[in-house]
Amino acid sequence: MIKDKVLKALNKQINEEVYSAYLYASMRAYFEKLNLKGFANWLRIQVQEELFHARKFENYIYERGGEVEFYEIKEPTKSWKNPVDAFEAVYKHECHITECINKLAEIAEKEGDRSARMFLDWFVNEQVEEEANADEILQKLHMVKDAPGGIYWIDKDLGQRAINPMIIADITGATTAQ
Ligand code: OFO
Repeated sequence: MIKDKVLKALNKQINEEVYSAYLYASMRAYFEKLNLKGFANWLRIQVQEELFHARKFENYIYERGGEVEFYEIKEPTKSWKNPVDAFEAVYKHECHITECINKLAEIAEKEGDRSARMFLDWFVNEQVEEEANADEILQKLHMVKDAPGGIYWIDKDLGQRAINPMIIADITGATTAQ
């Protein structure tokens, strides 16, 4: 049986992941307004990634016989000064999520929950990728500064991002998230 402390922390992380989706949906709206469709595409897919993360936590709680709880989602930021400002926010947010996952892993370890600890390893690795992806875009933005040609090139590049087939399978029920 899953201990209360671990269950509470896992449920709290669902809220963090759904908030991530909400934040990136809000950021997508910002880029749509700027007509930067590639940035908007990258964020549209990121929203799905975050909802996938949330479902992964949900599925795990169900598997452990726990109760899933949904909490209030706070209002996300609606506008940023420029693309650099937006992606600084993405990078900062992903660092925050990494901290949340690390704290969660500490709780699982302290509570002697080896299953939860192992489950969380997927997220520990995922956060390395999440931070790296955000940082790569941020570095490119710093490189081109406000040069319209550079922004155009990054926008084109981000427009290539495609949804992970694992997420499509999860949405359509072709596989479980675990
Ligand atoms: Fe769920 O990793 Fe981003 O926030």
